[in-house]
Amino acid sequence: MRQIWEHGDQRMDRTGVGTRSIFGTMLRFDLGQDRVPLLTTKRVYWKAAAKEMLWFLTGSTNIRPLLQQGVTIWSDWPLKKYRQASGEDIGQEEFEARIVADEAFAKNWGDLGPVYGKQWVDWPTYEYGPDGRYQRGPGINQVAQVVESLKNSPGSRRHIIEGWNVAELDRMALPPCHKTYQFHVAGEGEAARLNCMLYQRSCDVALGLPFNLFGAALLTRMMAAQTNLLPGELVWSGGDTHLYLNHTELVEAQLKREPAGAPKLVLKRVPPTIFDYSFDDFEVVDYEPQGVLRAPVAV
Ligand code: DHF
Ligand code: TMP
Repeated sequence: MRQIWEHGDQRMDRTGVGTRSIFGTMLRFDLGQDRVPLLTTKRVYWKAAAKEMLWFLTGSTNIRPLLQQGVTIWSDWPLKKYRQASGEDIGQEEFEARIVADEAFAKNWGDLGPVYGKQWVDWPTYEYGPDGRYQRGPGINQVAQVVESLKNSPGSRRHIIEGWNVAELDRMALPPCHKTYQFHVAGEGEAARLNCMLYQRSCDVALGLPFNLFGAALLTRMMAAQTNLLPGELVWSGGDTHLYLNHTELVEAQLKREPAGAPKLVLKRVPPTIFDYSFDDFEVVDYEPQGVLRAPVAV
């Protein structure tokens, strides 16, 4: 954060807010002994990040299941679209209440397009049908395939979950930021460890990154549990890694704080598949963060 704030290149961005940004960054975390990268210099709503990760795994791209669990991090984008289309000056809470109450309204206005969930578990394919016409083929579940490839060919260099479906980017509310997850097995037998490398093309360090690190760690832990591997290292890499100019207060407050403690993530059960986890299976212990710091999200 300090490096970006003091040495970043100041520029205008898509949202009109402006950022300071550096390009090509890396963070590494040891996930051994249940350790989890969870910021202690502000309270991070890891529960929302966990619910978001489980939502990706269901394949859903609609904000309704998130809102039903009280998670509002994805509301801004459908809300903006609805306001523009309807001309109605509806407030965020009212919009969210309508999505929850009215299934048809949610179907029309709560969908983000073919974002993470869709690409992860149902990447579309096309094939020639019996009538010789080009048509939809069966979707590909990348997550299930990576679980299988980790079990069957741990030494593979192809354990990848990809969100960047070039042909569908224009239908997504936001093209994927945390776009590529690569897994890697190190060591052998009882000591074999699962590493994960995440490539994030664009990173809002104040708001997005804390969620993305926790989410990636959680995904890696679920993957490791499902493949009988020990948690290894999480390597995070960023493309455009930025701080928004309207996050000054948060940045300055956070830079004055000292990190403290070693939070741990506990997975309480190993369900039959990676798609059978529920929120109650996760617990974070030894997390005593400093106070919440709020900042506006650039839409
Ligand atoms: N756009 C931008 N500009 N930055 C993002 O981080 C971002 N993230 C998205 C979608 N679009 C985005 C999805 N993830 C928050 C955190 C993650 C997230 C979206 C929003 C957020 O606002 N966090 C606040 C409030 C958390 C809460 O209400 O539970 C935080 O203080 O962490
Ligand atoms: P962009 O599509 O113009 O890069 O804008 C996306 C913004 O959202 C950018 O600030 C990065 C941020 N972001 C994250 O940092 N993490 C996320 O998980 C998501 C969805 C977005």
